[in-house]
This record gives sequence, C-alpha cells and structure tokens, in this order.
Amino acid sequence: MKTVILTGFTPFDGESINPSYEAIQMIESDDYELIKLRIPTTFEHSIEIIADSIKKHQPDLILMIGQAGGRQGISLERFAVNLDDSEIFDNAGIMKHESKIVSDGPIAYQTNLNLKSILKDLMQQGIPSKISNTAGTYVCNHIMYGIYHMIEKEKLHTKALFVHVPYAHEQVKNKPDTFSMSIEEIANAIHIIMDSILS
Ligand code: PCA
Repeated sequence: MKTVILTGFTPFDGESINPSYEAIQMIESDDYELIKLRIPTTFEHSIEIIADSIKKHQPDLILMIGQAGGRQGISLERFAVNLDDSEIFDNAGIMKHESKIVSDGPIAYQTNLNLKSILKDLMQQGIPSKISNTAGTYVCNHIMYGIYHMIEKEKLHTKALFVHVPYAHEQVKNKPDTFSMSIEEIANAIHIIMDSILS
C-alpha cells in the first residue's frame, strides 16, 4: 500500500480555523496509508517537523496544503522560491524580510509533477482550480522550498506537491465578496489530487 503524508497548518492571521488542516482531517482512504500532520504556521520548526516525518515514513507522496484566503479555487503550486519576505507575523511573532531559506540553495525549485493533468482531473469533477506560479513568500512557500530542497539533496523518490486552498465558508461571514468553498469540497479536491498523482 502506498504511503501519503498530508500536511495542514494551524490557523494564522487572526483566523480561528485553517481550512487546510480541517480538510485533511476529513480524508479517509482504503487505498493509501495516510499520515496527517498539523504544522505550526511558523518559520521555525515547520520544515523540520515535515522532514522528520518523511525520514520516518518514506512516503510515496507528500501533499502539503495551506490556506490562501482570497484565491478563487484550488491552486496547484509550480514554484518554490528561496525567499522569506512576509508582511504579517507568523504564529511565533516572527516577520522575515528578504532572507534566504537555504543560504547556498538555488533561487527556486519547480515541481516535476504533471500539473496540467492534475488540473484536468480537478476540472472534470467541477472543482474551480488553476496552476499558480507563486506560493508567496510566507510560511507556505517556506516549507515547500525546504521540502523540495530536502528531496533534491537526499535524492528521495518521494513525490511532493504544495496546494493552496481558499477560505472555508465559515471564514468569510464578515468578508463580503470573498470566495470560499466548503471543507468537504476542499477535502474532495485533495483526494482527487492524491489519486491523480498516484494512479
Ligand atoms: N497559509 C500561509 C501559511 C499557512 C497557511 O495556511 C501561506 O500561504 O504562506
């Protein structure tokens, strides 16, 4: 049976939930062994927690999920850049300005997964989705870069993808004209992505 690590984040920036973690909690599978991790939204320790789990479980796939409030659907992230540069504090009270994630690392990593084929599978199920060329420069990009760097350096066969998800319905009650999806829809999208990559 294939092993999949699913990661979601703790709530940040004043939110009381993070749809990334709420969604992965709903996912069950008879086809894969699932390991679910709740990652602190902090620059410090976030990469290490995931790296330790990859070492321990040697998964076939790691799917990292994060909230991108304001985006209008599911985003499949193509690039991770070697840059932390945030406009908000992380959950440990840290704000980073133009600092490298890995001092001697390459400027960026690009996923080698076939994003267009994953996108097709999502669209066929009627899920609003797109390929994104930036995961930002906050904690999501930070872990994406850190894990891609680990996979490259240690020549692992683990497949890895970062997926940004929009706000959940309950988060937009006081945010007029803001796109949202239900946690169930987000969980369903993550399941489709998992099947698309591993089938
Ligand atoms: N989204 C943030 C970090 C945690 C999360 O869920 C981001 O896009 O960087």
